[in-house]
Amino acid sequence: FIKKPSTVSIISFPFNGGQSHPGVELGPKELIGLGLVDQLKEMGYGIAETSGVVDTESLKPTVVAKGLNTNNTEWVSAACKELSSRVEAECRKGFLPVTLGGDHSLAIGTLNGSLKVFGDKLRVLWVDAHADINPLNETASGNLHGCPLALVCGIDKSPFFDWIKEHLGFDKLVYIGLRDVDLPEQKVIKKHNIKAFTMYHIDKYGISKVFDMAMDYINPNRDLPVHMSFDVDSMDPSVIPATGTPVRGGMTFREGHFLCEAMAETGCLVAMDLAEVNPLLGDKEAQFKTIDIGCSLVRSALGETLL
Ligand code: NNH
Ligand code: MN
Ligand code: MN
Ligand code: MN
Repeated sequence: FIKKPSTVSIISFPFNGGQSHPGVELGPKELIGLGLVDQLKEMGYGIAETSGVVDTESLKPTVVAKGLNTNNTEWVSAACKELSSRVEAECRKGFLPVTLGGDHSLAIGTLNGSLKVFGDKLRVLWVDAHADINPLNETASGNLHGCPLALVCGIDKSPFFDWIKEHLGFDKLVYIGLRDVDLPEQKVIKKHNIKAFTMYHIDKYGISKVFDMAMDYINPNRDLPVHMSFDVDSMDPSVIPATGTPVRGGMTFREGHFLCEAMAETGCLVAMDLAEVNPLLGDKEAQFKTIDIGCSLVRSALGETLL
């Protein structure tokens, strides 16, 4: 794989079907509206024109199955299948897809796309307050943004997601930032021995050590491709307030940016997701802050502060 690709593909995924707060579908437009693409150009990146916007509305199914435990199942599946092929295509060109959400169910698509290209070599860094690994028949909310890793790791082989053929090994995944993990998720994490650095570990060791430990686990020689899926609710709500399921006690401004900078420094980043920016939640200041800092987290992950 190519270390530090020089072209970024911005993929807008204006999607809210994985959860219940309207507004998260406006994330990509607001992030780009505040100048994200121009900022990346200014940093010297080429921006691929081919990536564009996934038309999630046109993928809304007209007929839906009854009695499922998860909401909008067919819609999430159809939208993520399309997203997967976009991410796959951009990775194959040697470009770095940055997918702007939209809710975090998008990772069903983005991770499938990067898995297809990088296969066994792919490693995943999941940055989130939540573990997003609820089995589909056990999620209490029924919201698929709480389930993507159950599908990606193959715990769930749902007929509604029969296009998911390859699965991520549990030893190829690491979490940072967790602090709200549901009971079924705790069982899955223990059963499969998934490596997780919670806020406790960040407090105990500091973010720098936590990042190194996380990388040492999935990518000890810093020679494997890493897909970072960044849920903005990993950040403290005082930093990123405009998100659907905020949880207090999250990463500070610097902890979040340091994590992204450290990821950039490895040169191993091959794809990034930025999920759960909801520009309709909170007051104007909350919204601006969230979008502004959303942009700066992406810039940091792409090496802005590495001189
Ligand atoms: N675990 C909860 C659920 O499954 C909340 C998930 N919300 C998220 N995940 N934002 O990152 O519904
Ligand atoms: Mn998430
Ligand atoms: Mn979350
Ligand atoms: Mn909870």
